[in-house]
Amino acid sequence: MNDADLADAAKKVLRDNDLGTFTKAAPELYPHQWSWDSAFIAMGLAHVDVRRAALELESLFDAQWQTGMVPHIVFDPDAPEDAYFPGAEWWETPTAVGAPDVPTSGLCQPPVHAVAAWHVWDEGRRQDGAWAEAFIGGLYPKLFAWHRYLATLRDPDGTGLVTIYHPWESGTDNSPRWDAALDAVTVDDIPHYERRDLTHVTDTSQRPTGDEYDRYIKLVVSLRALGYDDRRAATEHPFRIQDGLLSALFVAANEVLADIAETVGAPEEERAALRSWAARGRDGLARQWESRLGLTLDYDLVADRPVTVRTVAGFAPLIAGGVEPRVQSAQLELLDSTWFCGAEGLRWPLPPSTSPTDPAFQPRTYWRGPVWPFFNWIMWWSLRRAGEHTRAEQLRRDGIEQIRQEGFSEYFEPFTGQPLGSSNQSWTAAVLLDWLAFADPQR
Ligand code: 2M8
Repeated sequence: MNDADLADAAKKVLRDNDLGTFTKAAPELYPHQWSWDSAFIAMGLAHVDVRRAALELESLFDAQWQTGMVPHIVFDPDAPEDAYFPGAEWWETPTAVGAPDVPTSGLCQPPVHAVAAWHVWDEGRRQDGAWAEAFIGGLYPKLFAWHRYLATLRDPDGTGLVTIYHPWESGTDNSPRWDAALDAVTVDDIPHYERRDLTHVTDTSQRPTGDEYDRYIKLVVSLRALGYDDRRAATEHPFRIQDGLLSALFVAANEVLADIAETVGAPEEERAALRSWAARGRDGLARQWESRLGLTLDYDLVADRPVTVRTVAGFAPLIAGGVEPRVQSAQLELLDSTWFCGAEGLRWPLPPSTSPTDPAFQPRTYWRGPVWPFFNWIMWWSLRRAGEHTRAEQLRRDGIEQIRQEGFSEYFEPFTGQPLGSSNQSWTAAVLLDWLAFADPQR
C-alpha cells in the first residue's frame, strides 16, 4: 500500500469511528470519548478537517469538571448500556461536587491536550488565521484550568510530580508499574460486576486479568465513596502514586501551553505559573532518576517507596525534555540497548511497553510488553524536541511500516508484529496521519 492509500485507510478508520462531535476510541472495545485518545485524534484530524479536529477537543472540554479536571471518559448517552464496563452509572458522578451535567468517569488521563491544541491551531492558521485565533483563544482558559488542577490538587505539596489514584489515570493500565501497589489493595467488599472488554478481543490474555479488574473496581468504589474529593483522596484513598510519565508529559505540555499563553496574550502571572510548573516538574523527575537503571521511577506514596520496573514510562526525562546532557545521553543509549529497541529479534526497533528484560514482560498482554503506535508518536515527538532528528526519523519510518504491514491495531506483539487488542483503533490512525503529513514536502 502506498502512502496515499494508507492515509485514505486511516481517514476511513476515523470516519467510521466518528460520532459527530467526538470520535470513539475504538469501534467496539471503547465506544465512548476517551480524554487522551481525543487529543491524539485531534492531531490526526487536523490534517483532514481542522474544524472537526477543533470540535474533538472542544467537546471533550465541554465535560470539564469545575475543579479543572478533564475526565478520562465522556460517555456517549446513545451507546447501548452494556457497551462498556464500567459504564456511566457505575461512576455516580452527577452527585459529585463540581461534576458537569454530562455523564463522565471520575478520573483523568495524561495531559497531552495543549500539545494537540497547538497542532490544531498551527494547521488552522495556515488555512484561516482569524478562525485559528478564535479557536485557541476559546480553549486556552480551559487548558489553563486543567493544568492548574494537576499542579495544585494533584500535587498539593508542590513536588513537581502528579499523583494518580488509579492505573487508568496513567493510561498504561496493567503496566507492571502498578503491580505492587495493586497487590496491596484489598478486594473483599466489591460489588458484583461483569466485564465487557473480553467479548471484544480474540484472546483474553491480551487484556488485564480478573484480579487486576477487581482492584480497578475497588479503586473506583473508593473514589466514588470519597465523592471524588481530591483533598480526601490525597490521604484516604488506597492507591496514590506519583506518576513519572504523566508528570513528564505535563512538563512538556506546560511549555507548549506557555507558548499558547503568549500567543493569546494571557496574563503574565499565568505564563509565569506555566513556566514554574514545567521547571518544578523537571526537578521532581530529577529526584526520581535512577542512574543504575537509566530510568526515572514512579513513587508509591502509600508504600513510601519508588517503583522499580523497566518500562517505557522510565523515559520520562526524554519526554519532559530540557534535561541535563548526561541524563539525555543515558536515555538515548538505553532506548537502543537490548532493554528496549535493541532487544534481539524485534520485528521493528520500536520500544516494547515493558522491557523484555523485566521479569514482568509478557509480549502479548496489553501494557506488559506490546508496542503501542501512539506511544511511538510520543517518543518521536520527544526525540525531535530533544534535537535527535535522525533517531526520530527512524522511529517515524518504522512506526509507519508497522501500521502499513499490520493495520490500525491498538498494540502489536514486539517480536512477530502480530496485531493485538482492538482493530481500527482511532489514535493509531491519527498518529499515522500526523506522521505522513510530516513527510509532506508542501509543509
Ligand atoms: C485503555 O484503557 C481503558 C480504561 O481507560 C480500558 O482498558 O478499558 C488504555 O490503553 C488507555 O490508555 C486508553 O486511553 C483507552 C482507550 O483507548 O484504553
